[in-house]
Amino acid sequence: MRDFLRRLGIEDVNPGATCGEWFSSGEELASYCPTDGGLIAKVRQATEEDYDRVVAKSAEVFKTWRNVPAPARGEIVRQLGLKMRDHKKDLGRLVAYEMGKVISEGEGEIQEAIDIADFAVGLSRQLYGLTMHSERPGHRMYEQWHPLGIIGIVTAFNFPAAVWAWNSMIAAVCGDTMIWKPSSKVPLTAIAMQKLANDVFADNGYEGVMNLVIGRGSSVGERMLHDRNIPLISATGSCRMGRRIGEVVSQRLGRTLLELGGNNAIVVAEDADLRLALPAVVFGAVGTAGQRCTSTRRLFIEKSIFGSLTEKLVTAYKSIRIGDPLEEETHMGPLIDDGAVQEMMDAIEAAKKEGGEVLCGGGKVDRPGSFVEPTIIKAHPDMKIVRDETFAPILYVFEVDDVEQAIEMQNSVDQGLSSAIFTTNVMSAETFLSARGSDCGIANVNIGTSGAEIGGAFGGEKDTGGGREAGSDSWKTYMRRQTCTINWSKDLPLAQGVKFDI
Ligand code: UN1
Repeated sequence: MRDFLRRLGIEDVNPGATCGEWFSSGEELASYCPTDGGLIAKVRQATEEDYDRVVAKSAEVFKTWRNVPAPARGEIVRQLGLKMRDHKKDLGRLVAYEMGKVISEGEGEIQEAIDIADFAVGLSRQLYGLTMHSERPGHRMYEQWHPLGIIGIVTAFNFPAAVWAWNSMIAAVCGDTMIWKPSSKVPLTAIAMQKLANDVFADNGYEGVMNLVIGRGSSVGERMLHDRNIPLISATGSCRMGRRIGEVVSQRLGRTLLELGGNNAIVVAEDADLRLALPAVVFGAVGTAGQRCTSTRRLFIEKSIFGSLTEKLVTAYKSIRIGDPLEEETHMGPLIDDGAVQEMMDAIEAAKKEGGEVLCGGGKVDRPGSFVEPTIIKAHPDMKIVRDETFAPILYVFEVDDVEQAIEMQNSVDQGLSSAIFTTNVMSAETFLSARGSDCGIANVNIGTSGAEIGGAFGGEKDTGGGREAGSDSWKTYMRRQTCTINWSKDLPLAQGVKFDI
């Protein structure tokens, strides 16, 4: 048994639901390690009745929590940030063990959770509304932000801790309670994070603010989507999943915050500093084994440097150390499971059929676990497969005439999450960032597509769903806005000059 599992208290069969106390009465769910296929531990899933119990408690706690001053709510989030700092190493290992990303990225993910906790603490003394001038004499007009209610948080396997933290830390300072439904592929990381939250909230006398339900999408997931007690569903996952969520939640006129698929591209101009571009492309495409929403999937290279850059990339790919993500020197761990391996192999086959040329990689790695070779495919714009997000380390490279053409090709897909250009030419950089430039939610210059900081709003356009999480003013989605007009005069003038004398 790995020590960190024992220290985190999750080595047995764990209940999958909590609203302060832990319980669950559904079927068992096993969590397997993608590195060797071995069983890590088991979770007893929540049933729909268990879900209802969590909702009832969340609704009750909301009545108290919404009245707690925001800075006092922030103080509790501050304590949770400290708790995550104390356990950063163990949590980082758990993420690496259960999800398969390398240890440095596992720890980075916990750091991202800590960062957003800190951000939320500062925010708890802000949550600003505007004041505006009334057209009527003796009137004051302003807007204020109130807690929204119970937030449903749906997260994917690839960021099993940080994306929950983006939502939960912000929602908590906003005065909401919440129910987290994590991916069934990474239940133990969810339980470990939730345990820390439970301890901190119990110590402060507010059990039931942050809650967890691990269960099937087809039962508790669907119940949550249809549940009118949940005014906001914030979800990260595939475009297909997002469409289902959008359809159900908008039917009941609920709010959604969707962060869905990406098909992120890097443009490398002929004047780029390749000492920056090369490692950025490799990290973007190979990091997390290509399983980030922000992973680099397409590369547009200006023709004068196409040959030399692809050659350098192939050489760099050959030096990638594939192996146990818990070992410090590993660059790339396994994919999440064998299903993901099959999807990657299918995509490579489809690319070959469409005339794609495999420049390196292309196969599975012959060892236990879900390991694959990072793959580069020389592609052309007519290929259909390059329009899909395959959650795997496949990089499609394209030769382009100029930056304008690269931007056009970059924008020609359905997804719109992250994008980047490498250039030393200010005109190319500004074109990329202009209104006729990248159409994505994230646009970087001389930085890769992945690894965004929490301070900015995170999300994308088009089929990526349009939602924004984490920093900037994303908090507004987790609150309801109220416009207030106060008449402190002795008259009752009507707006727009309307007369109604009685
Ligand atoms: C995701 O893959 O859903 O920008 C989140 C990044 C990370 C978050 C990715 N900070 O790559």
